[in-house]
Amino acid sequence: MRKDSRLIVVANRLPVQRVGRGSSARWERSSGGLVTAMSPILRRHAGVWIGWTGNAGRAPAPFTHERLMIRPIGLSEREVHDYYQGFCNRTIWPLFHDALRPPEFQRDRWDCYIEINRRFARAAARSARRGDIIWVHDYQLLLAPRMIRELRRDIKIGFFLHIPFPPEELFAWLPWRQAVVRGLLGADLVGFQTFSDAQNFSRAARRYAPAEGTDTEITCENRRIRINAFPISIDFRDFERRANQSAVVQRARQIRQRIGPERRIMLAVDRLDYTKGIESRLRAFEDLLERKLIRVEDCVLIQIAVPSRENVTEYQEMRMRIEQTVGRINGEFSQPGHVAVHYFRRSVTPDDLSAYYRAADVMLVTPLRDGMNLVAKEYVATRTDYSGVLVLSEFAGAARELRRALLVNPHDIQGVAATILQALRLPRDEARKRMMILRMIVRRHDVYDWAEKFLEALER
Ligand code: ADQ
Repeated sequence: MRKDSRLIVVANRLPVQRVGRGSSARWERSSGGLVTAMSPILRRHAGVWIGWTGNAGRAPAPFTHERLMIRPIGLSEREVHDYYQGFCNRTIWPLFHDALRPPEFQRDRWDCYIEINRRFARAAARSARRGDIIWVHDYQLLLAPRMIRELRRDIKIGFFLHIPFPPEELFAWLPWRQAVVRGLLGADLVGFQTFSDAQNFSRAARRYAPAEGTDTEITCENRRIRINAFPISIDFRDFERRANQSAVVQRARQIRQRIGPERRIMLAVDRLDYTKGIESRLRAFEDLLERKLIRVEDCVLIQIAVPSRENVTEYQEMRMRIEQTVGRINGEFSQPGHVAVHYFRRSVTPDDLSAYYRAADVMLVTPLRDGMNLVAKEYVATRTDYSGVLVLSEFAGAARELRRALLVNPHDIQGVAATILQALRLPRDEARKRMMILRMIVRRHDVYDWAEKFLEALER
């Protein structure tokens, strides 16, 4: 990327959130997948970030935060309901995650989706100077690339999808599939987490747009659009550094002490989402206890779950089921001083997260479907002493790279149980060999590498 060109990020959410009230109110950097992934790149290039504040109401005026220009987009109550909770989270999200919940198709929500995409597109087109690069992110903005293209023919536009792109048979369900494909084809480069996502999109493009070409290059309306996989990653060195800080080492030791130094710790960290496979993981753990293959005196499961999309009914129901299952397991199997499942429904600080990763002998990452899953990579980066075992779902994008993890099919509860047991019993040498390879992969392909490769491809 040219030194003087700016990076304009267009994403559903801003990288900052409003905290405090009245005169003490201020903007603070927020946590979450995309923010974590993008902030290192934005430290290197001057930039603008266009996004929604997360609250209904008028948009605050543009401002600068830690050298980054912030341009908030406003959404009314109705728009939050129809666009964000509606079309984004009840149509696209489930449809693009193997229809794990039935997607809802409602015309008025779709109309609202178009309107909001146009709002983002206009703001992006207005913010861009000659030579800048616009990078649009994720499923909330599938139409924006074409809308921006119509306003600015002179600008390079990249798009990256953080979630899977569904196979042809599923994508075909979408009543507005043509518009979605054409929306994405407005970009010069369309990036996905895995090559099969990229292939799924190329096929959809050839079927639903006047486009021809290969899996990685399409011509549509006299424009060339490139398509490829760019598996997202983390700031490996930052995780490594944090893991070795004395406060974190101390905290990890304290967690182990409190849990019981002789017990093996299994850890899971997720957003509370039905795609993450929390319920089946709990059932696999319960199955092992029931069959007396493990005992609470010897091991524990810590599930840290950050609340998510709490206004959507499916999420409320799932939360209830998870909490019932945790209650049932603990009611059945816990002993004085030995709780079977520690369930924390909250967000934890980066230091605490690192301490939990450090304390965990086995990390369970078992989503039913996941674009990538950064938790798996964060765990690997934190294991600076090469100990620890990663159990990873085949249906996480991360499984394409992290092949030396113990891979599982999360739909096969008994299979997951067997793999957990294998992880607990894995000889130290073998665990170490596996972790060395996993660490090498994530170290080499960190988030800087991800962004560089994407931006390089975009400029080609
Ligand atoms: P998410 O579905 O949010 O992201 P993930 O990749 O796992 O999933 O990222 C979650 C982030 O939140 C991680 O950095 C994790 O450390 C953090 N986190 C989770 N629980 C937490 C807790 N209790 N406290 C504090 N932090 C917590 C989407 C896609 C993924 C894709 C990312 C990035 O669904 O597949 O990997 O975008 O592209």
